[in-house]
Amino acid sequence: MSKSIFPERWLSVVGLGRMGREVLNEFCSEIVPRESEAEFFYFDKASEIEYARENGSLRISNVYSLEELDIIEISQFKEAVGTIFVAGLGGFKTGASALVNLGKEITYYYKNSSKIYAQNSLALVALPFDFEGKKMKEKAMEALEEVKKSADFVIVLDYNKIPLEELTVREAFERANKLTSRILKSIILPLIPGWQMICIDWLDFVVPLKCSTGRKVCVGVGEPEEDGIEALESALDNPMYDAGIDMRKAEAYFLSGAVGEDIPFSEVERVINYFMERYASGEREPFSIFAAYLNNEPNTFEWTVFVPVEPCYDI
Ligand SMILES: Nc1nc2c(ncn2[C@@H]2O[C@H](COP(=O)(O)OP(=O)(O)OP(=O)(O)O)[C@@H](O)[C@H]2O)c(=O)[nH]1
Ligand SMILES: [Mg+2]
Repeated sequence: MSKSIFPERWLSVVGLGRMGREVLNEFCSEIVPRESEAEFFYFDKASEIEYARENGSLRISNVYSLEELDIIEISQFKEAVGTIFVAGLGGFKTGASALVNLGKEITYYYKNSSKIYAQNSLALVALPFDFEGKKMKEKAMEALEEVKKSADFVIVLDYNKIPLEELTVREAFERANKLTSRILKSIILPLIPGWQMICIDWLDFVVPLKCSTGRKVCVGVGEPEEDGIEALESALDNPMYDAGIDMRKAEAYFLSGAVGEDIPFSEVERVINYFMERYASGEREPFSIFAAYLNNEPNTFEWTVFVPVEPCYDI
């Protein structure tokens, strides 16, 4: 499928700083980027890029140093239907502050663009682990306030929600990379031919969640389960950020399922019917969109659920 024919399906995904690089690398090591209807970018200090190139771990196709950011023409973001920024909030300079600057520019451009399709920006950001120290946490909370002004909506992950058990620091970050990459997959893969079971459009993702700049979105991630309903309930039980809301009482939902290849479609329908009867019937009719994509894990479902944090009356 060509980008020029289906611009509404083409996303740009921008990793900033170390967290952005590690998460996009994780994503791109599992999914071939050119099959994904998304273009991947990585911005960082020149020294960090050099380091990543030297140890041969870089899988992201478009790499720019921050020094180049001022001079390159970022037309690829401007032509895409949306941009997803991925960064850690605790960084002193690169990740969060580059997101704020670049995000503002792109979001402003999208708002004033005369494209026939709506363009939106999303920031997927993470609060640091407690073991990274109090100072980094404080920086992250400050950065979050700025990031909210720089993107149409913001998904916050609190890495402290990840069970650490006896993990080493390295293993903790690897787990964080997998989790963040999985959340990215649950947005991007349902857009891609060959992966999707229930196809969505970028707008299907954006519409239930957004109505103004800086809208916060809470994400719940479920355990892999053989039973699709149990998998969905576990996602509703497991928000990755304490937004002070009950995910079961949200006014809008985007539910993305990773479905094992051998699971019959009737099982997917059974879960959808269950959700609609239980959470979207009677007086409460939340705006709900389902997406499902094929997973390599046989026989299991894994649901990721997105809900808006603040009430929104104009959808
Ligand atoms: N997922 C993931 N997050 C990471 C990793 N390393 C660091 N982070 C997170 O990223 C944030 C800051 O990382 P840094 O590398 O210090 O920051 P940066 O964004 O590159 O910015 P600088 O301080 O300018 O280097 C923290 O919030 C960490 O929790 C990683 O390997 N994986
Ligand atoms: Mg860095």
